[in-house]
Amino acid sequence: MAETFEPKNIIVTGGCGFIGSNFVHYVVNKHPGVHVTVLDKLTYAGNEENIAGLPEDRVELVVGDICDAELLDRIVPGHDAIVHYAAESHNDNSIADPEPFLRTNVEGTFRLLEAVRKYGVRYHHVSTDEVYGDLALDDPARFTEETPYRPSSPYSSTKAASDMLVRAWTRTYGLRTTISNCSNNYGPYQHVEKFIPRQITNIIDGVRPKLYGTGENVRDWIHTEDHSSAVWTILTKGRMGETYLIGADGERNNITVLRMILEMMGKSPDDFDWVKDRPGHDRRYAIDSTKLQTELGWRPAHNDFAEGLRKTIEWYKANESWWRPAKAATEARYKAQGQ
Ligand code: NAD
Ligand code: TDX
Repeated sequence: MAETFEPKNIIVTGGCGFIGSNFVHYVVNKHPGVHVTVLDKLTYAGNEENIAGLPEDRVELVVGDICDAELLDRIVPGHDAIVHYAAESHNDNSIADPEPFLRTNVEGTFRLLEAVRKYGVRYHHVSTDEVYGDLALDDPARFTEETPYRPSSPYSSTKAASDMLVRAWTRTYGLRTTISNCSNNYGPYQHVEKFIPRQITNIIDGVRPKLYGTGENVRDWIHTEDHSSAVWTILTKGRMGETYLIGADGERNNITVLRMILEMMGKSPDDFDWVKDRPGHDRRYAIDSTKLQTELGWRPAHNDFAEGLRKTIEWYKANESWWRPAKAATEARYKAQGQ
């Protein structure tokens, strides 16, 4: 299917975070005619190094807050699209302290939508499958675009709220928007607070990995590069006002993923600690991405999870200087929570 929108000068919010920076790399590598302005507050989760080395004539970093309306007035004019990744993204943090989630995820999205309304730019909203709540472990169903919203955590409720703002602003003001809800990403540049990098870096440090609850919770894993190609497909070919689910048929329970990591890193399958469960822990996520695949022709390229995981382990081994500065503080936070 032909591209219906050809962006030339885009803003990527949160482009110094995990998924946003992978998207910036993707655009620079695959779409030579596109200039990217990264707007990022550089919170604990943002790291300039994630986009270091990219050509300066292709990528510009503006350090700032998406809640800053005056800053948006200065930088949005002259761009033709905003791809919105910036967020407070970690469930456990949202349980300990929800307030920054309300501010960045809800107010931040509101400020961006007001700028979109004022300057008429195309807007793509990056969201999560967690807005749909969870599925039972033995339920054959998967989430579709028609599944009712039923978020469980402070994090997912703020993401759900932000999706609702996008829909209302689109219908009321006729904005040119799309929304995507993606499953769990893995790959390079993911913060060590998240499940897969936490376990890999613990093992490197000689610390036993930590598994919440029963370990039976299921996540639907997708390589972050496939998320990037899906967002680009929706940005350029998606129908206005539509929502697309992104997933790559990667359902696995946590204990299986942990045992794969243990085996790949030369440890025995029981070399981990059970720790207390996350309050309100979603049991299972599962995405049906038929709409994206049939309407827009998108396909994931990383179909071998074991291979992707092995490369991710290699990346963390080779890039200790990238993750080391965040490790001790992250583990201290977990220790205080008993996890
Ligand atoms: P992340 O925490 O790694 O990165 C978030 C980035 O946003 C950081 O660079 C941070 O500095 C920046 N940021 C935070 N608050 C900001 C503010 N007020 N103004 C400007 N910048 C700010 O997050 P991630 O895992 O890369 O997730 C990116 C997006 O993708 C989020 O919207 C998240 O909800 C969504 N998502 C994530 C996953 C996943 O598996 N991680 C899955 C589906 C959807
Ligand atoms: O140490 C751990 N032990 C453990 O068992 C950690 C950090 C997590 N877990 C479990 C909790 C989850 O069932 O692993 C699973 C994955 O946990 P996270 O990496 O925290 O991800 P999750 O809560 O599933 O949310 C992620 O996917 C959806 C992202 O962080 C969100 O931003 C995204 O929206």
